[in-house]
Amino acid sequence: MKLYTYAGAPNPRRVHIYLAEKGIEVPFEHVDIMKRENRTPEFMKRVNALGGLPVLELDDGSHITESVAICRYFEVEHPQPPLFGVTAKEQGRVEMWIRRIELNLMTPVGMVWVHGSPLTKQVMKRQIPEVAEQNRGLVRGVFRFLDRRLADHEFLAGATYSVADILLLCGMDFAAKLNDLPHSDEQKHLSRWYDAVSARPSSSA
Ligand SMILES: N[C@@H](CCC(=O)N[C@@H](CS)C(=O)NCC(=O)O)C(=O)O
Repeated sequence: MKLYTYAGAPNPRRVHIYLAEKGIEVPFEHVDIMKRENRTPEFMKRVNALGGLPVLELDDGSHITESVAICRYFEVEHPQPPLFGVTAKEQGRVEMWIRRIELNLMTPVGMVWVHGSPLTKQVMKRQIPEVAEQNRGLVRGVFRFLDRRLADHEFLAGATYSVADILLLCGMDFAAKLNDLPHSDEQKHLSRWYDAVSARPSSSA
């Protein structure tokens, strides 16, 4: 087994934090996204036809892509501590917040990254600044929504830390550090949550 990964990118980072929370060690191979190593015909033919990272290679030579799917694989193999919830209600809530973060935060941040970042300008045929600007507004709106949610919940899906918190942490750091979209200090509840999850040893994985 090995994990194809790229340090610092938000989706691979999700899996590294998840593994650290579980205390699971997996050998990994660094694939340089900036050098387009994940886009070579060989990598796309053998490992991931879509080219994205992370990818988990199993011992039978097959591959699982998609960061959340990789975490789910490990959740079955290593159920403790549970990070996808235990009861039907908890599992439903964790799934709900996974999808909310993917669709309502990561999609607009991704649009800002693609249409507004000087780093992606080199590989994009055309950037549309208006698309970046419109999505910056959506990200700011999601931060306000999350601040309200965290006013009366310790973690995103409820009382227990879950994979949804991992997604939000990675998404917020991606927004702030690579897209100049930090949350506001005035968002007290989101800030309280952010400081707490960032202080977990796993956050530096
Ligand atoms: N939905 C996928 C997204 C994978 C993805 O887009 N990964 C980015 C890194 S965060 C990537 O590989 N980008 C470079 C590329 O697609 O060439 C997941 O959750 O793993």
